[in-house]
Amino acid sequence: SQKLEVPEALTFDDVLLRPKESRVEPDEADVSTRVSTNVELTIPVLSAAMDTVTESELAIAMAREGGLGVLHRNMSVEETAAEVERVKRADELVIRRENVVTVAPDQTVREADAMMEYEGVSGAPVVDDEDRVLGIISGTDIRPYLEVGESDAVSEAMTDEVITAPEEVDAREALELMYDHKIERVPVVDEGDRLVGLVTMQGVLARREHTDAARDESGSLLVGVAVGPFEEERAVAADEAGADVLFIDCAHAHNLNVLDSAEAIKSEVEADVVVGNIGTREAAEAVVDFADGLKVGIGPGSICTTRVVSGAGMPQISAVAQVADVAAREDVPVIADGGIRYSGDAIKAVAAGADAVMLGSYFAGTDEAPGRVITMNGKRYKQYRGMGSVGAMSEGGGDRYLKDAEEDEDFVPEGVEAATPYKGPLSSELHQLVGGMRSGMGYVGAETLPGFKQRAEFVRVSQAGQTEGHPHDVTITDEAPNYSPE
Ligand code: RVP
Repeated sequence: SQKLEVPEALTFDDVLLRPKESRVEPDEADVSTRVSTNVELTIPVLSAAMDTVTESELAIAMAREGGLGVLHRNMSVEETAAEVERVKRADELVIRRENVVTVAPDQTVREADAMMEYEGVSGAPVVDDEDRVLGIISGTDIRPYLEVGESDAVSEAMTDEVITAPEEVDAREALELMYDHKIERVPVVDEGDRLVGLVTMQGVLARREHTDAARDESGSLLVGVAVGPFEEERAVAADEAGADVLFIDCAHAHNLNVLDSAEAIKSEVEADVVVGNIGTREAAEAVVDFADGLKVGIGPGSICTTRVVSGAGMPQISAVAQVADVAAREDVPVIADGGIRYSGDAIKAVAAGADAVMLGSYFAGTDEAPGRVITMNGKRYKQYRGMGSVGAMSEGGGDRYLKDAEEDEDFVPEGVEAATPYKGPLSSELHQLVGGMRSGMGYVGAETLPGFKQRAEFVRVSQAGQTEGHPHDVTITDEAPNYSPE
């Protein structure tokens, strides 16, 4: 029967990169890339839009390392906007007036403390009705040394010799002011002494530390946001809050209703719009004309049961290669999403045609991911769950896989809830991941990612070859930072 003349599809373990002549030292390889038409990154890595992976904390850490965090959407539209703003604000040199928390001189110290705690700041300029800076109030830490009580007015508790900076201040001048006067924050004022912004020590130091950070033109960190295929409101709110890339977040974007809606969203926002997930040439054809990026992955995720539950899917190397063929024609970037366990998988995805990779399980165990560390049998873990799992869907993310279930039992989940080993800071995980990708570039002899895509060739690996590639016939005694047995 013709039904049985089926094409083969391959995934990570089916292939290896063919080693080639090279003069490329991995350290010198350039891993910068493009994730969407207008957005460039210094490392080709994105964190998954999942509620156990990417909120503003991880997104900030990702962007500081040069990658992109994609905020999940298991939250209200207002929270999405607030999360975007947290990332955009994180490394600003001059925090703009509308984002500066200020207090009035006649408020009580108690009110000021409550507000500063709520806003997560440890001090605030005190301004009058005309926005002129009268003083600075610092956090509760130094309060015991001043003889003021909680019900006193802010004007009693503030330092009124304020050091201010002019609007043209640069990082070095701000730092000098702060060192000279032993202060943590400098209000920036216009000629009429009115507050136009604030420079903080924390902000200046954060910027200095991260020279390869992924930033927009104004120097703010880049951030991505997942929006449901029919969530126009979230898309517009995220866009207005300053999101750089919107990700239409759908398990099967080759659904024509989804595509109609995605195209409508694209016409309404300034941000780039990446559409996914897809896994075939035909789906790529349907999306490539209007999307700023294509995201690939039907069922490869570590917590994903789509292929088992629905019987549908596409092994990831073939999926990426098919989509990339179409995308290359139109010069639209491709993101390989899901199934990446090792750095070798990540660079194989690039060889298949991806411009960047997205990972969930790899980052879920880091400090910056949401959730706390749990201990089981003496080992440390963090929670990691599919957005199509019962737990995630019953908390609101349900429409990715199935709409409107009334009761938990009514969900037909396509994901599981799990625990993943605790890993420490994101920066070390990224260092291993990108370091391994660089090694791959060295073996293939390519200095840049576009060059690597051209030059890389696969060999097909047998089951025996795959076994040979992992440590074998030994008992591992010490954990390597980039390898743990499956
Ligand atoms: P992984 O890195 O293998 O953990 O995969 C992460 C990806 O899995 C996500 O970016 C998303 O595309 C997909 N995902 C998320 N939830 C689910 C599910 O519940 N099936 N799948």
